[in-house]
Amino acid sequence: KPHNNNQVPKFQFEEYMKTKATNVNKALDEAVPLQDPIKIHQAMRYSLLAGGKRVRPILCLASCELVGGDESLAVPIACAVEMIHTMSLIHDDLPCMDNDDLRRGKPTSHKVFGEETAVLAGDALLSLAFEHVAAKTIGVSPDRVVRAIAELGSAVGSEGLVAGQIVDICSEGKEVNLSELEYIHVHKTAKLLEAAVVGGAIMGGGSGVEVERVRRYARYVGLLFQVVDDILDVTKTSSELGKTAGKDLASDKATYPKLMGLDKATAFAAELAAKAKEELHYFDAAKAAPLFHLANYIAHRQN
Ligand code: GRG
Repeated sequence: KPHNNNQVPKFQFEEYMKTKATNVNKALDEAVPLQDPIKIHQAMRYSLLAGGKRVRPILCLASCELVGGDESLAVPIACAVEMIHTMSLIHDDLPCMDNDDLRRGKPTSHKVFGEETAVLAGDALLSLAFEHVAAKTIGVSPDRVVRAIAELGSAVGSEGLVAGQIVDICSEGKEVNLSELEYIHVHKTAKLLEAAVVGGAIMGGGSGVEVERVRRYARYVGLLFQVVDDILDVTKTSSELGKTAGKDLASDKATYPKLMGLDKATAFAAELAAKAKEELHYFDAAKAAPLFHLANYIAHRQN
């Protein structure tokens, strides 16, 4: 029987995000020590510790705790997801891809270290992500670890992030319809978010039903994340967004506001947030509070 989430207990969301991000940052710092060869580890640390929002690893930890697991069980996979996210940003910024100069408010990896090192830093982070889950998970049965690694692998490869990126690249200069746009967003953004949430639930010992429920939550939230990204791109003022302000109005890139109009895109985002939260009604309201608030945060975020 569903719980009544209208009575969500008081929850200090900002405090929660701060604590979790601090835990994640500490674990990431320890996961990539500055060692020989210095240049590659410097480059890995430069991008990994550049201060992203840490939404994916926090979702992972919250999902682990939702099903009754201790946070520590999910820390390695939370770190792995952030390593993969970071490497995808490094590669996405390369001259052969988006050719961006700035990321997370700092010069991009290839600008600081050169293209060769940026490619290798991405490769090394991708490899380390899988090694980290396999080697650093303590107190979790091998069965769970293997399942989580499989989730991660499929989210990253040619049926996941890479699929989204190749379709995105191949659609450049062409008209993209709504279903093609959704394909790109689901693969470039939602797949990794899904692996984070599902991976957390697997590590925490969630049942099959629980894992599939959080998977549905993650799919809604993943698409929501990107729809909001598209909306922010057209609604933020130039001073807030810097050089990218209004870029989607000026460029040919397809976005939700462009294809459906800003009002419909906003309504679609609200619908996705509501559907995501609906999946949480089947869990204890207090335990579901972090994921509930995270869905709201992703829906209403300003950056
Ligand atoms: C994954 C093997 C492999 C290769 C990379 C380049 C590429 C293939 C994929 C591109 C993926 C990409 C850049 C997707 C966009 C994801 C996205 C919404 C980024 C912004 O995420 P935020 O807002 O950023 O969470 P912060 O900086 O807060 O972490």
